[in-house]
Amino acid sequence: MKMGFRWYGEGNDTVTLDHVRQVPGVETIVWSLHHKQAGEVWEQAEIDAEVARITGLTDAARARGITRTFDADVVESVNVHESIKLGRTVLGMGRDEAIDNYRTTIRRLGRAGVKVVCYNFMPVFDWLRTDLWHPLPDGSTALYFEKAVVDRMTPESLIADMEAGSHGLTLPGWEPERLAGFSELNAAYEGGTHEDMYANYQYFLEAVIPVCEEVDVKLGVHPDDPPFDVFGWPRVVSTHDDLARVLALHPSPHHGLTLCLGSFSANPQADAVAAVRTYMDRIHFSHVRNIKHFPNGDFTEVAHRACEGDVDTVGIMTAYAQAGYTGYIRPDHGRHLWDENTTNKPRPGYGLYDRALGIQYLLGVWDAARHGAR
Ligand code: DNO
Ligand code: MN
Repeated sequence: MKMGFRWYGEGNDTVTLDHVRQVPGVETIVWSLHHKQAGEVWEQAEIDAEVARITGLTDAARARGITRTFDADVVESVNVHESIKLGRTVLGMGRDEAIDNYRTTIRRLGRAGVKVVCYNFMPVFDWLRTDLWHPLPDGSTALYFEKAVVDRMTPESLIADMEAGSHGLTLPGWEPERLAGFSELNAAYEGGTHEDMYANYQYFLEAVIPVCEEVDVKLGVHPDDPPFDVFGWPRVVSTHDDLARVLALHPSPHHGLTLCLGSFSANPQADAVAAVRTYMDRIHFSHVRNIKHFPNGDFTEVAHRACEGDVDTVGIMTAYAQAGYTGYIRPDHGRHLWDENTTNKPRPGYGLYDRALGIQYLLGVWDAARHGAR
């Protein structure tokens, strides 16, 4: 197993690579070109420059005698254009053009030595929360999902709120350009079914997986977050059965999962440890974090330790350790604590401190289980 840390890039992250270097156990930086829009081709020179930055050391670091470096094996994410999910031209792009661009980007990432590419197949949004600064009893804050807030919204009410300048939701990566396309997307998803989504997903895999095989880049789909339909748009990577169906869409081992146990466990019925054991040989990358459910359907993110919430992080890490898992793991969102970066554009969920703590806990469980396995 290789432990990873998600990093948003120089000047785009509140955390520096030199800080991550001091977190014991991190080997892989999980990166992306965050300025690229879905559907856009990534330039080889930009890819190579980012990989060099991650895998290298600055002169200042060398001068201080620092030698510890990272690999840049995992990209999270290369986003899938809506035309691919819808199977039709939308936002000015046809699906075959979008797929072609995706293939080009995968080839170039392979050339740069990337091993795993994460993506998701959720219509319109990535993850969705109603509060990014929800106070926990210890004075830290965490990402929170309040079901009633989402339930009383419709795409129409959301559009009206957006036009009024506030939509009451937190939508990561929702730049103004994407918001402008929202009405068009909402109309395009009208009447779309889960079956349509699976068919379009298969079409995408049939076109892209041969390229992944050729350049030996593994694709890992991230489960829907939260794992149920939002605004009536069909989500197809939510439940245990969905994961089985998604994997059956293409038999290649290059088509697999970024198994995010926090997202998956937002369904109180989900059994995270069973999912790890069942899909082990198709898990290329995994996010491990903890959440706590409330009876009214709300949930909050909490610290990684198992007893802090409802996700059996000990069972998860033990299952990986017992299987001798050789893929990548990262802690997912962390809480915001110790007043970290409250003034300089903080990134809720992606501070240094709680992710560093989470990594030590996950590695502790891993080491104990591996020790026991010897
Ligand atoms: C939430 C995060 C996601 C993830 C994307 C992958 O659990 O891990 O934002 O990065 O959905 O495409
Ligand atoms: Mn995740």
